[in-house]
Amino acid sequence: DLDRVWWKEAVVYQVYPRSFNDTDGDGLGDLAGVVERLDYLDDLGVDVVWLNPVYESPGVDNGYDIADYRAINEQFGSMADLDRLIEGLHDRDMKLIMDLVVNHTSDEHEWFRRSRAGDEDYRDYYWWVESEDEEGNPVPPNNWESFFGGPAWTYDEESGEWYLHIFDTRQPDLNWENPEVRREIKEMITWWLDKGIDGFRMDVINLLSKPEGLPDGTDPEAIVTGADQFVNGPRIHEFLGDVYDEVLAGRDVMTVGEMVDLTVQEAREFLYPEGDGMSMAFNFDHMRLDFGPNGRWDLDDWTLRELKATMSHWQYGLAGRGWNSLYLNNHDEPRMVSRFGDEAYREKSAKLLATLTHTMQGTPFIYQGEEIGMTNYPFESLDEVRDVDTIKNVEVLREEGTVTDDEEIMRLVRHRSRDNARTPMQWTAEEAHAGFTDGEPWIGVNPNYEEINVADARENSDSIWHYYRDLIEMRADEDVLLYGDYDLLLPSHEEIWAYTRTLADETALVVLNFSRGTPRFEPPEGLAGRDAELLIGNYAVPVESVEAFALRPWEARVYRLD
Ligand code: TEU
Repeated sequence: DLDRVWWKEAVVYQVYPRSFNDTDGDGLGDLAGVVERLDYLDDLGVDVVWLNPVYESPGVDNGYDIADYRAINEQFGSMADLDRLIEGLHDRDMKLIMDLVVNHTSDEHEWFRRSRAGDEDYRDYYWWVESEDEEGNPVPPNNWESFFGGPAWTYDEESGEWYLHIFDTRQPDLNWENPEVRREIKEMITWWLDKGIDGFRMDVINLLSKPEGLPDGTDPEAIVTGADQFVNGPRIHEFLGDVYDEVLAGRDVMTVGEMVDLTVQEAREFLYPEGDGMSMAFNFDHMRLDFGPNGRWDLDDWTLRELKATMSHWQYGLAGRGWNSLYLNNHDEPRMVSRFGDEAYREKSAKLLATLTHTMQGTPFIYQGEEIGMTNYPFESLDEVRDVDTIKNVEVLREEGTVTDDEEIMRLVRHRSRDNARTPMQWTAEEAHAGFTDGEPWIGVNPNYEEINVADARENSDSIWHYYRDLIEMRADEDVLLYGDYDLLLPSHEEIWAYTRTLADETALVVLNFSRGTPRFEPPEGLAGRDAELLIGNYAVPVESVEAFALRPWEARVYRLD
């Protein structure tokens, strides 16, 4: 009695449209460019496309600053192009999920323009607070900080009040306490679902509810000051529960909530089947393992023991009580092969990481370019950086005197900047700009495109690209890999990550060597000696049974046991 659901069996491919494929030569990717590559995605075998924001927007945060929820940004094309995309996907039995960004809007949204101008009907759509010190000078209402650095409040001269923005000053936070805001958002969600999309990726969805009185943050360990107040605020489940009951219930949609600072226990309260109804969540626990004591802009080494413990904790914690999303990178994070793999063993380690995300329990998310092993960008100067988050945070590091050395700053950027993931998709070595555009790309193409590109990867049957295709096919065929229980083996081994998946009398065994060394795998009792066949691996190897063996550098093997 498996609880079979399509989104549990699906593989999702994330398209960052700005950097995917440009058809009109303006240097920015567009919707027609995604449509042009639908057969490419179909050939790879993915089931769902998650499209990053394409809505009307001034583009301060690459579309996460929405000026009109129901219009398409001209730079990406038109609503007719989006309709073609939906149709093209559905014709190929694929689905589309889009970003739902409702914690904040752009300051150019009609609601904010009116709110700022003092229109009574709209003033309370956002958070406006009057606040001054004893001398009557304006001071921020509390100590909350923006994720992009600096205070989460901006003073508006005109009205003499401050407005809240947990992200950029041009991304004012919506006031979910206001029932009109909730009504507008629910109508908008319905409008999109009626259009035929298949679900949403919900941006920073656990930040919607702010506590009464907007108290100061008190947790010095918080990801940003104030997060202990506005993460999972008091009415969050009421707000989301209402969206599910009134709008999403009865519709066969997939939702994935991006949630900052989420624990497994909290996740269950959001997720199907016990919580509000969300299909799955993106948590950040494994994205923090290489943060130093001073947070994200402080580099530290991650260890395999911690990575195993962290991801295994989610596997055990959601077993039967939720569903995991599986990702190692996206448009906000560095490239996974540069961060968790080894560029010196790029192909082997990219395949190993993919083996992991496709054989744990959960829905794998592939970020564009991952399937050819794209790497971080060799940034040499801040002029090459476009990302507001990187630029602002670097400013703060300099102002506060935390990091002032230019070389050190560039080292941070090369490891942390979101732009590492946002450089153009590398289609071919044969054309300028890797075939991404005929114009000037909005951000530099990684010079390694001559070696790392789709055309060559498809040509070579031993490539990362073909390995992804095999993994996707394998996962779809094996119930044990889809629904089997996860059990970690050798938890304290420093180089090997091994686990089993078990479903009734079926067992799969996964063995991954996260190192350049050749550690020996000793199968535990109960597995040793059992007949086995190799389902997939990144080295050629004959297998007949589960025996001890020395792994090769970055070797990955998946066995099915008889
Ligand atoms: O990201 C929210 C988020 O918390 C981070 O991943 C963020 O990019 C990082 O901490 C930088 O401070 C989401 C979107 O994915 C991101 O692209 C947007 O910039 C952000 O929300 C605001 O909408």
